[in-house]
Amino acid sequence: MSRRAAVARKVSITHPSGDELHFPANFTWAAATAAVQVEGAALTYGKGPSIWDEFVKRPGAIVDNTSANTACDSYHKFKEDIAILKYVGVQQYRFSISWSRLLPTGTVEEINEEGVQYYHDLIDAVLEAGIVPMVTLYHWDLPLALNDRGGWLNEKIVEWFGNYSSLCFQLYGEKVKHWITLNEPYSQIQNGYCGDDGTVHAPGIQGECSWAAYLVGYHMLLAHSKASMIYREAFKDVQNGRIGISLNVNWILPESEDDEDLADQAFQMMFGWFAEPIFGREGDYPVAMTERIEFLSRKEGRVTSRLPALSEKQVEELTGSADFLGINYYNSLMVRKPRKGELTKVRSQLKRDIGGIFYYDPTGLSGIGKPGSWIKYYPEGLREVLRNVRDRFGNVPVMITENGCMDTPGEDAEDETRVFYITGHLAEICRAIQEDGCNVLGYTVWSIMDNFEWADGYTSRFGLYYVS
Ligand code: PNW
Repeated sequence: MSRRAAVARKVSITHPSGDELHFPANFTWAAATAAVQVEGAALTYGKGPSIWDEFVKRPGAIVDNTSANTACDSYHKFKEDIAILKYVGVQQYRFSISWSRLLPTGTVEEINEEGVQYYHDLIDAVLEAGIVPMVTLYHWDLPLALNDRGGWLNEKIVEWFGNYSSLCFQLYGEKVKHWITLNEPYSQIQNGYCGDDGTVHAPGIQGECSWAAYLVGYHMLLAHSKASMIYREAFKDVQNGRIGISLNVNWILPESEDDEDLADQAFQMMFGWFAEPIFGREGDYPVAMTERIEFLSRKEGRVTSRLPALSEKQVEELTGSADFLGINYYNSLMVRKPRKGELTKVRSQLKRDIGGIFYYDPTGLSGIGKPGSWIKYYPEGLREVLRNVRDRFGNVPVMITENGCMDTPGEDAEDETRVFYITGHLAEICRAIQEDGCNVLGYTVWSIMDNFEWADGYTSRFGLYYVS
């Protein structure tokens, strides 16, 4: 036995059914954060404002009227963060770079050297602790200066993101071997450009979502593929790292047999929108999505589909543009066909476009966390997602880049509910690996510590560590 194998830890957990489950020895254990949510120092040390720094000023935007100006103060306290990561025993730390901390106005004409140094110091300290850094390039914090020029609605964003990514590879690529281009394009679009489903996020643009959502999605796909091309052409051979993307995934359960096609269509139009062009064999949007938006667009009297077509060249560049798929999984959704006239009352444009009525099954998907929480316990859905990815995408390597839940009020530090939630999901992952042959590289808990939970401010605590 090699020394490496001898020291590798074997992790076993007990499934709720009582079964003992063993993870492969090379399975990676990780924890995550994102720049806006933990860094603080939002308006200092040369950092330019991001869309979140502006958005928090909107009256009522953040439920507890807070901001991310200080957050967990990781800008100053990153060594404490790393100490707790080490104490928990994770092997990998997923964090994000703040685009506007490196580039205050978003473009490479102006570089903030203090920001450059901050990430050097952070990465060095992570490595010194024997932890592997996994870096997200974009976790929702667009430089405000770029938003002023249209942001994700401006096609120039592809070049802007390409240049920013290239700078990151150049600066940190000798030390960072795991890159994630974008975090959850779907959530960012739903909450930032539609916001009609309840939660509103920066940039908080509303009203044009019917086509803007798909234009933003188009630019996000192209930005991802641009960064990936740059990495592969100029850096990958020398730096020897891997590049992927993190997608939020809900497994979709049909209410009855009659709704099975609809459930598949919903899965395609949420997850497949981004997964299919990157990981699919055809490398284009899912057919069901293209046809559906085309059909709706005609019906609305438009001459062009609201979904921008990918050119042959773009399809070619997108196909296989990621080495791994990052999955952020929190819950599943039920769907059924609408009754007559019901669809027009659905507030969410994206859900209306899908053509279904979505809800949480009150009997099967139990709520976790705060009353009314969107976190529903249905770990079997994650296993379904993993099997689906295995079948559709040739068993591409998957990293679970987020999973976790908020505190349940009234519970003490034993965190009974969180332990239950995480263990249940780990068990399904383990079974997906062992019984279904799914290619899962590791698991990342969201989050190592309580942090700024977007529109929820500090009222939703997702941390393994309590932050006061
Ligand atoms: C993620 N959903 O967002 C984000 O990547 C994190 O920054 C965030 O703190 C974490 O989840 C907890 O909210 C999601 O509706 C938003 O399934 C929505 C969903 C999933 C993840």
